[in-house]
Amino acid sequence: MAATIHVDMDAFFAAVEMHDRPELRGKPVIVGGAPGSRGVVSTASYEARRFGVRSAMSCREAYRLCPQGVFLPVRGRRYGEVSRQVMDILRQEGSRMEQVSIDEAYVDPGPRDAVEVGRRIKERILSETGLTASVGVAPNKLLAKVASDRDKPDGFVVIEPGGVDEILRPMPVRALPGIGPHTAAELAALGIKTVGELRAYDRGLLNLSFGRRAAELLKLAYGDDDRPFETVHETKSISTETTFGEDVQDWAVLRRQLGLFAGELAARLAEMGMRARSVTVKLRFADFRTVSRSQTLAGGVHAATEIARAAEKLLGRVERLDKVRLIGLQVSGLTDRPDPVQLSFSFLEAPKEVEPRT
Ligand code: TTP
Ligand code: MG
Repeated sequence: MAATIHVDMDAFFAAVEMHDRPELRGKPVIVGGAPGSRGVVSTASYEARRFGVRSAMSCREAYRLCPQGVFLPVRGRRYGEVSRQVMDILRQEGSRMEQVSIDEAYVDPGPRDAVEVGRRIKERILSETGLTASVGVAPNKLLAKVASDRDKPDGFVVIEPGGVDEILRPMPVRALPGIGPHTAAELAALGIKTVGELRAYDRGLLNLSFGRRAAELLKLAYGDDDRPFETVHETKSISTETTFGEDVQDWAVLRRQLGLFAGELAARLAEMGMRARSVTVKLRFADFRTVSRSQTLAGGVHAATEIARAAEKLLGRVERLDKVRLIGLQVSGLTDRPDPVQLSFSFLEAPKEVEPRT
């Protein structure tokens, strides 16, 4: 089955603290601020969650629920370090990955078996960071996220296409990524608590209450999701250059060379599904003086002709100081080429409200 993997670290900030200070293991750890402070809880260990402590709750409230809790300040730099380690593993194991937050990402296993890739990711995260992640494997992003959330912490859940209905129907609507507390309350007012009830609810009445959001809600209820991957590339620029066998006097030769480079860079951009915002031409003269000229193009470029045109203009802005020994062309400011079909759940609620990020 074509599948997507979703990875989410367990009690991430708290887990890092418990890893770095083993004496905290098994204790109710609450990361966010001092117990009496006006701060909010970033996260709590699963031990602390048993007392009802949750993310975004005030530290005061957390202390009331769990006075024996170990309250710790947020060490953002350290969590960022571990996050990068985790994301590197995902980048290595998948053919594409989309990081969603500090501790969460989607991975496209490419041609490899998704379940195997998912297992390997989980094992590598544990052996290389000492932390547990919950992993979900499913036909699309929405269902992969449902899967990773289903058996937290340290979960590994696979949803096969044939098993989607059985899993979704009894689920509370609130557990669907994209349905927040507000929408859940609106649905509850109509007597809808589970996904099955949402599916069965009269379409006309649903439209009446939710307008154009009704169709999105039903898509979620059926586990439909055709959102593509939005990969964020490490590579922010690509370039190519050549040193001529003999120094070049003729500007037409340079223009021709730039044309060839433009074709090469356009092909690489196409492979990556990206466009570039800036184009830079570099020349090194016989006496080794090097100059470059750049231009940023508002809408970005991706086609060979566009890149070549920009490059030629830039070449025209270079003073002819000497014969040329090297020429280079670079495109930078790479961004995903917007996909023509991009479903957005954005007008529903964000999957979760994340308070203090550091
Ligand atoms: P989450 O993945 O939502 O939570 P978690 O990893 O702590 O726990 P779970 O096992 O349920 O996944 O968020 C990741 C980190 O982001 C979390 O450790 C702390 C931070 N965070 C906040 O700072 N504020 C918030 O409101 C939330 C939800 C998270
Ligand atoms: Mg998490």
